[in-house]
Amino acid sequence: MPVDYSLYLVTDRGILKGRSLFAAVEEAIRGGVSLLQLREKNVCSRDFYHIALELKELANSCNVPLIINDRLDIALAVDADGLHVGQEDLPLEVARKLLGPDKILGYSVSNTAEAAYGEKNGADYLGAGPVYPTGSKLDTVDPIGVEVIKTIKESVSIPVVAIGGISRSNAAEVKKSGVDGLSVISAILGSPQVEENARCLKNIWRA
Ligand code: 3NM
Repeated sequence: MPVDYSLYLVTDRGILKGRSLFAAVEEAIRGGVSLLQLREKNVCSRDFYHIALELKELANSCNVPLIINDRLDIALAVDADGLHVGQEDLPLEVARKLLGPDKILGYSVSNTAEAAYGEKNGADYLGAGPVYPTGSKLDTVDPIGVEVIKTIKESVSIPVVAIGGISRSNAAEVKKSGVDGLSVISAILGSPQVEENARCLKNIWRA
């Protein structure tokens, strides 16, 4: 089954300010999220595992694949649909080897050299960014802008999703760069109207 990258939700429980992650993800999927990444930077492995199991069941029951950020062990433990690694995570080729050929493997990139490396070493898709300033990831490079996103997209033949500061006010501009999807945290999870937020981005994507 080809993966639908169009609206790719990355989770961040910090931004939910106590709201339920499960309920928020359920609403986001109702609003049109097509792919889900569980990204947890501050939980113990046991909690990560249980959250991943719960979200996998939810997402898969809606035909949405679940990707785990960084933690190959958790991805394998819950038989997730894939893994996403960044520049400082497990090397891509090692992740691919351990994950096997069939799971989805994503790779974060900010320039064409990293994109070429990703394509050559087993990535199924690239997360390119940050497009705009973002408050959701502090250890990132300066925003690269839509022109660089476009250059990255044109330099590879695997799907590219844009990430970083994408909102309803700039989503149309990002789409014009030719990417295969929008990847977001705060534009969906940052306010309680999660379903509406997702639907709005999905409509912009489809327009
Ligand atoms: N990765 P928001 S930017 C998780 O550039 C992540 O690789 C990025 O959150 C990258 O949609 C980012 O709230 C945070 O800006 C995206």
